[in-house]
Amino acid sequence: MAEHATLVLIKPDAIARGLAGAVLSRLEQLPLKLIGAKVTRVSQELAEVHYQALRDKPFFNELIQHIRGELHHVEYVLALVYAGPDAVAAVRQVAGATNPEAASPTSLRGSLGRMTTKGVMENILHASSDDQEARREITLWFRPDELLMPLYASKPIAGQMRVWE
Ligand code: IDP
Ligand code: MG
Repeated sequence: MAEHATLVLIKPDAIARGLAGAVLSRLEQLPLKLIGAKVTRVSQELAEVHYQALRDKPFFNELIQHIRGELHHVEYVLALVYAGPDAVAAVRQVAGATNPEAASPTSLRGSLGRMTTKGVMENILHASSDDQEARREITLWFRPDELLMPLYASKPIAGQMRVWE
């Protein structure tokens, strides 16, 4: 059972600009295993729970609109789960700092991200910040049967269906 896993969301700004493949190519270079992937719409509720720690920030509403694709006329994100040694730190390093202007030019955000003239932070991808957040986020975005590996404890509910414990 993998001890370390992380959630990546390829955000609507990257989808709109045709950068999903570039993100995947870069993440593929890491010694991590892709154990979950899906295209999914982001409901208001999912967005708010995902970013619950930021609900008091002045940019919260814009952040929710952004991840829901409302700023880029995109209906979905690409959600990915990577597992392996130090998955959280490895993906954060490749992602780069939150603000694309401050991110290393060799990182995904530094090379492909941008601040728009309207002040929207188009930073390409979400990456979990620590193991605890990764677990919270992965179990929020994925059902147990959507992952190739039983990362966390789950229980059967009906037939083949399982839910996180
Ligand atoms: P992270 O994505 O690098 O973990 P967080 O601080 O968790 O950064 O913020 C989550 C997201 O909120 C960022 O990726 C970015 O889209 C947005 N965000 C963070 N700080 C700002 C800001 O100062 N202005 C606008 N958007 C921000
Ligand atoms: Mg964060």
